[in-house]
Amino acid sequence: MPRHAELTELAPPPGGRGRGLHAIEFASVDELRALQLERLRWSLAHAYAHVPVYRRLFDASGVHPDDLHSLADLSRFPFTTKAELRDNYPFGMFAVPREQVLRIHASSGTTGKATVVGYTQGDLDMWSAVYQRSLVAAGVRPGDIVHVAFGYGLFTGGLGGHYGAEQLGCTVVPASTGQTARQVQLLVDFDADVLLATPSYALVLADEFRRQGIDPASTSLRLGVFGAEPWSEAMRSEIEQAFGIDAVDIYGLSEVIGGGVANECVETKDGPTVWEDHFYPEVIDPDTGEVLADGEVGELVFTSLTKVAMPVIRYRTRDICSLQPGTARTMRRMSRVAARTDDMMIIKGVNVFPSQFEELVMADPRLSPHFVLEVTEHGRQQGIKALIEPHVDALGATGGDATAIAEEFAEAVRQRIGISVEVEVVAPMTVPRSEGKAIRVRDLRK
Ligand code: DLL
Repeated sequence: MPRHAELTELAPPPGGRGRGLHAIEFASVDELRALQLERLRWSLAHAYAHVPVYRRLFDASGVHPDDLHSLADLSRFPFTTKAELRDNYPFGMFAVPREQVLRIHASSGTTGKATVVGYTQGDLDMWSAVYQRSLVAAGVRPGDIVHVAFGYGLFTGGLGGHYGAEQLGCTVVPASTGQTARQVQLLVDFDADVLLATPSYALVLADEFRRQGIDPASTSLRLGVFGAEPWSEAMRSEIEQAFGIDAVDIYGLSEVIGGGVANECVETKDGPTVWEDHFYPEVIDPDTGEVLADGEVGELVFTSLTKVAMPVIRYRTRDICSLQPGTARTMRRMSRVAARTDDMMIIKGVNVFPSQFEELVMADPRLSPHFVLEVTEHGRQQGIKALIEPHVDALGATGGDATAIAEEFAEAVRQRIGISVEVEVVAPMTVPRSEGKAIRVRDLRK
């Protein structure tokens, strides 16, 4: 039995802030750091004792779990990456006998093998607890009807949200993805209060409402908890206005637990609060591996503090963001993840991220949020072609013509991103819709 199980963070805080709030969310920073240090010692020792990969990595770096005397000492320990998970596919990262693993999830693995993660019953309980905490932060309350439109299955989105919402005492509608017309009907017939989905699928749902002649803002929906892919403030406004709801950001990744590693508080909407009593965050310089101070932008790294089946030590997420001081909670916030190190395209020497295009697309009222970037290669020259759908009535209502809109957008890209691109304003409904994570880049090189 790990020591953390003796800690009673699930007790409601004195003063009764309401069901689902955990005392640790309002502890002092000193109390939080003390708890983290105690749990970090346990987690390092657990990984070293039970996962041969970690023992090898620690030994090769000349460090031992006993060398950790302060949280800062974590920087002496080696990083882990997706490569370790792939190389030890499927169950080689588990720290418990396979029989104690009650659930498997896996990433899709577009190249090579999937990344497999496992959970003990205790891990599943912890996940439900942090997801419940996430939903409470988002403004969800017991008794709400929660429509889960994240995919169910090996992806962690559906089941994570499902158990978290049930634990909070909500009525859960496990809609999963797909059958968009039917989802709209269920949302209307059941009077859902809360929608959980990727932000891009929320926009697909909004379009489907309109197609059925229903104003999406006329529904009973009060809140949306959106994540699993990068999205911008402009997209938040678009979704909030379309549905007449508050839209908050949920962050997570399967290797660390799934959705619910961090969640934005609805009262501040200033970036997801990291549940750092379970997931210890660091931000590093992706090139040197040096730990950066809070506020500086770099690659986010997580160490699990309480996970039993598959501890992760200094796992490099490839997500680019910064850590910020807590506001609505004691715990630190992360800034919106606008980019991943592996999403970066280098076009004529300029670093380019799909999210930069999203911002520009969202800023132009004549364009819809449905776009895809084609990356091409001619000889040694790489290029981008942006295919963007107009807003349904943009061409008709404004009398604008597609070529002029495309030229103006190309000019905006030149000025703001610093590269020249080919732009085509394509016919509505020609950019493929995604039911889960939006695919923003189509790589046509080789
Ligand atoms: O996307 C887990 C999840 C489920 C998160 C439901 C939120 C809600 P993976 O499929 O392993 O897990 O993908 C993780 O997605 O490293 C980020 O690059 C990206 N991502 C997740 N949430 C956000 C977010 C789930 N709120 C990867 N903003 C992460 C930006 C996000 N990117």
